[in-house]
Amino acid sequence: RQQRKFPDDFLFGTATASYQIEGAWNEDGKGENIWDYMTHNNPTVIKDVSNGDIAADSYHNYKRDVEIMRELSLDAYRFSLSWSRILPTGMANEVNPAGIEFYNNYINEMLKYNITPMITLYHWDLPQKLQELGGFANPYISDWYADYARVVFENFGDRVKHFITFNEPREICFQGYGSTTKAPILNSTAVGTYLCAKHLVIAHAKAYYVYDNEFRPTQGGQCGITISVNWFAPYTDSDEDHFATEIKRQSEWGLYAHPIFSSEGGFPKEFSQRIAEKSAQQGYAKSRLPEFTAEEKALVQGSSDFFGVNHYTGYLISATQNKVENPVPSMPDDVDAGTIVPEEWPKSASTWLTLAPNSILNALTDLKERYNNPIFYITENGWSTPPETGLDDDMRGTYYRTALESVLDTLDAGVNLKGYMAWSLIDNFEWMQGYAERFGLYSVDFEDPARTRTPRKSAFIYKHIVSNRFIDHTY
Ligand code: GCO
Repeated sequence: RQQRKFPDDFLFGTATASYQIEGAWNEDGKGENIWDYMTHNNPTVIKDVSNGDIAADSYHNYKRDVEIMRELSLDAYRFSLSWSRILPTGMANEVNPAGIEFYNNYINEMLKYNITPMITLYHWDLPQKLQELGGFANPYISDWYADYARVVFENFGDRVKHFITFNEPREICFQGYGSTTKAPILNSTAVGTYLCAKHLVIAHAKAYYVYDNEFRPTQGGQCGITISVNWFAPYTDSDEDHFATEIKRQSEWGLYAHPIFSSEGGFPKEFSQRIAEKSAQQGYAKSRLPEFTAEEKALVQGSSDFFGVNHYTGYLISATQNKVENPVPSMPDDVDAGTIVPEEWPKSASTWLTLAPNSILNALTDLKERYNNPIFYITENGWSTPPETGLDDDMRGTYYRTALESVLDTLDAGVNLKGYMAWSLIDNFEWMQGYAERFGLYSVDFEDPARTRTPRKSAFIYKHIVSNRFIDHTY
């Protein structure tokens, strides 16, 4: 087989998130966020009753983290800012200078070694004070968020040219507001998810226009959003399975992508109709899925310079075989379809994560058709192992090689894909799973106060691909 190369300007990196790595939860003026609050007040919601108080202690180890980026020959690094480290109460009237200084040091250290910083403004750690006002259920969140975004662009936009407003709206809204699988564990399936969905995409759009109007003219960067897009394919070729699959796609990612990237705007049609019907049957006078005003719809539509895709896996969707095997605890009640994972797909340490064949190619070509081929970045992709696996993570290496072959197929298919970020640089706090599932190319010793980082086998494989721009399956 002819050897295929990644383009020279293709951005290879890794990704992390503030609450998962930083620690220093109450140091130097940082305010409390919803993960601090939940893990301190409700510790048993976390599988190993742990929290991110210290995590990988990247707040104190950031220079070592940048050294790891150099060891991996990365072009780029995607990381998130802790809103409450910058604005302790969430509101822009009180900026914490130590928070700004920390991120300045971090960014400058990357730039010293030519590593392109990619900033996520929000990766799930809402300031607790804002949650007390309703968080994403309160429509004013979009204004508070836009004020926060302005502080970020003002302080870092001279050096940072890639901004991602939100990481994974579905996980924020469905898991946080519609279930108990992420903070703030509100479990308001019927309405919470959809209130959040509407307010979040408006918050995204307002921040986008803060960038576009006030900063882009002088800073010249890009601002986009990251949505989790796993691949859903019909279990059989029946019309029912095809329709169930489409509803599943609209509910999982279309709800967030369609208002921003489609030529139609607003929430996706079939899903909106379904929720309207269900709501009527359930005795609601109005649909549980809120509508956009014409003005809101226009504001949101087209408000992104790129589409960040977090992609991990795939599922088969069946209309009739209801929940034959359902590894996704996060199935909204509003989608009745069953989720099937074939036996032969390799399993990770996470219930929801298997190696689904060609899932990157399938997902990205679908998005390309739906949304007129915007600029894409894969902003997360990775594999989990149990802690016992240690450094011999052969399956993670296999996963990355397989995924990156699919990335090459995706480029061949004409998808406008510009980069790939592996999840993750280092082991970190895996949300409700605590430290029981590991995603790092480097392992972190969480028993050791120094939080020593050590490369796994997969780190050498990834580095080889990144620095040679092709996949050597014999390496
Ligand atoms: C995500 C998550 C990451 C997780 C990773 C593995 O953006 O999906 O933000 O934080 O750690 O996906 O579950």
